[in-house]
Amino acid sequence: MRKPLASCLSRAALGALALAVSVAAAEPPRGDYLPENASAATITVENSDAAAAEVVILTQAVAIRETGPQQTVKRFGEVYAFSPATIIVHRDEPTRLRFWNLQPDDKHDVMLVDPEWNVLMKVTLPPLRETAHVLTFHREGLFRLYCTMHQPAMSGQVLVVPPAAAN
Ligand SMILES: [Cu+2]
Repeated sequence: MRKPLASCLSRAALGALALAVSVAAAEPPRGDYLPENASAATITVENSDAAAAEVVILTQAVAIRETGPQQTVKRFGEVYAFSPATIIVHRDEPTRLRFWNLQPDDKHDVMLVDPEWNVLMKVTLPPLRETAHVLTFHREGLFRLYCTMHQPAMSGQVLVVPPAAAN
């Protein structure tokens, strides 16, 4: 038996709506970008199943207006930090970097910079959200992480070491 046209239309409309919603959810905030093809010799972005290692990086409130210490805030302004601030990853091993923004009302971001100070990516870390990407570093060396909103304290480093199998 054929289905009524109206039910087909509504299913199609629902499908289109679901697609629009998922596209909107996947769209990064304005100004955000992940590593591009031009830097593929240095770093690539993998799909989420590819991760062979992962690390959770917290946004830690060290001294903030709401809870102090007020003398510290007065002297240094609000101080946040990435925790851990130093991450060690293996070259050529897809690694999920999971950033947890623990603050209910503060945005952070993370900018990744290569050893020659080229900016590879910049992503917003919305309040109370995990922002995760699977990245593979193809070069050994010291990369740097910055939250551009809370400098100089909210900074970190990614040390890329030889593949585990080579040790
Ligand atoms: Cu920050």
